[in-house]
Amino acid sequence: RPAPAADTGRAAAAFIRQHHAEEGLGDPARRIAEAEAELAATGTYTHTPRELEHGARLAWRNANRCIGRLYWRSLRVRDLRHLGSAAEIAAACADHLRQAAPGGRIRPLITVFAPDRPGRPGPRIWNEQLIRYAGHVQRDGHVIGDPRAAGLTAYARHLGWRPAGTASAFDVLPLVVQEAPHRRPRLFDLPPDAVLEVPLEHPDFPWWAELGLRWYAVPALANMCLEIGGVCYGAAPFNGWYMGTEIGARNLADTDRYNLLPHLARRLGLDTRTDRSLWKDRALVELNRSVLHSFDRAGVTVTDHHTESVRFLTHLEREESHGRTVGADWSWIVPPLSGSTTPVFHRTYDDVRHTPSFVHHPEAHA
Ligand code: HEM
Ligand code: NRG
Repeated sequence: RPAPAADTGRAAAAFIRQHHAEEGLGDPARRIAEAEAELAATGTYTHTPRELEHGARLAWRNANRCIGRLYWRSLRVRDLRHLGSAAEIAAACADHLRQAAPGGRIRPLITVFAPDRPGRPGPRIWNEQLIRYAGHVQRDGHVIGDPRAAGLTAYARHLGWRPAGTASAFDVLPLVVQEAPHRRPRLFDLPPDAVLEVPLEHPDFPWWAELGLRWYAVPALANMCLEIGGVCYGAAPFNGWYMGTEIGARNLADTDRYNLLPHLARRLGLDTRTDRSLWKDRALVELNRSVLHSFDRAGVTVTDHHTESVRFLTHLEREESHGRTVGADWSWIVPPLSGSTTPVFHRTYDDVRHTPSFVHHPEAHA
C-alpha cells in the first residue's frame, strides 16, 4: 500500500525542513525541490546518508514507549540500503549483533535495509527481535521456551527448521527473512559468535545457577518500520541495551511468558498458598537482582529501572530546554517493578506523536 505521492511530498518537505533546522544546514529550499523532482519522476525519493542518520535518531527520540531516550544522539546508523538478497541481509544482521556488543559493551545501533518503493516493497524480517528464544508447543499444550515465539517457531518448523538437539527452553530461533512480498521467506541460523548470552546466577543463593536460566545480551527489535519523511524502511533492526526489569519482571516472570515465579518462590521457601504472603513480589525482586548481578558479572551492559527513570527525567528537561515537546506513554515508561519508587511514576505525560518514528507493521508475524 504505497502512500499517495502528495502525502509523501508533504512528509518529505516537512522532514527536510526539520533536518535543515536542527542540524543548522541553512535554507532547505534546494533540497526540497530536488526531492520533489525525484518524487515526480520515480514516485519516491532517496535520503542522503546524513538525512538517514538524523532521521533514525529522530525516530528514537520520538519513541513514546522508550525510557532510554536520553542518548538518542549517540545512535550509530549502518546504511545498507543497497543490499538485496535475503542471504546478504541475514549476514548483515549477524554483523549488526557483533558490532552492537563488542566484548559485552553495548552501543545503540541501527542497520537500515532498502525502503519500500511504489510497487516494489522492500525486505522484511519476520522475527520480533534478531535474537529470540523458540517456544515449542507440546502435544498437551505445554510450551518449552518462550510462548511469545510459538507462532514464529511453528512457522520455522514448517519451513524445516529444528532445534539442535532436543527442544530446550533457550533455543535461539533462526532469522526469517523475506526479500519481497512475493518471495518465500528464507531461514538463516545465527552464527553462535553473534549471539552473546548471560547465564543467570544470584548474589546470595549458590543453587540459583543450577536452574539453567539465561537471557541474551542484545535486545534488537527487528519488525518495526522506520518511517522518515514519508518513506518506510520495513527492515531496520535497532538495539540499545536492556533494562533489567524487561527480563526479570516480564520475560521470565509473566504468566504467559516463562512464568518462573511459582517455581522460584518454592525454591526460596516462600508460602505460595496465599497471595497475601507476597511470594510473587518477593520472588520477583530476587529474580531482578539475579538479572542485574549476572549481567554485571559477565561485563554486559544493562541498566536498572531506578537509574533509567532519573535519566529519562533528565531527557525531558533537556528536550524542553531546546523548546521541544516530548511525547511519552505512561503505561510503557513506568517500570513493571516498584513503579512508585521511581520518579517517572509521579507525573503524567502527553502521548503526542511526532515523526520520524518507529511503527508496528500491521501484518507483522512473530
Ligand atoms: C521501548 C529501554 C534504546 C526504541 C523500550 C522499553 C524500554 C526501553 C524499557 C519498553 C519495552 C517494553 O516494555 O517491552 C531502552 C534502553 C535503551 C533503549 C535502556 C538503551 C540505550 C533504544 C533504541 C531505540 C529504541 C536505540 C531505537 C533506535 C524503542 C522503541 C520502543 C522502545 C521503538 C517501543 C517498542 C514497542 O513498541 O514494542 N525501550 N531503549 N530504544 N524503545 Fe528503547
Ligand atoms: N521488552 C523487550 C525489548 C523491547 C525494547 N527494549 C529495549 N530496546 N531495551 C524485551 O525483549 O524484553 N532497546 O533498543 O534497547
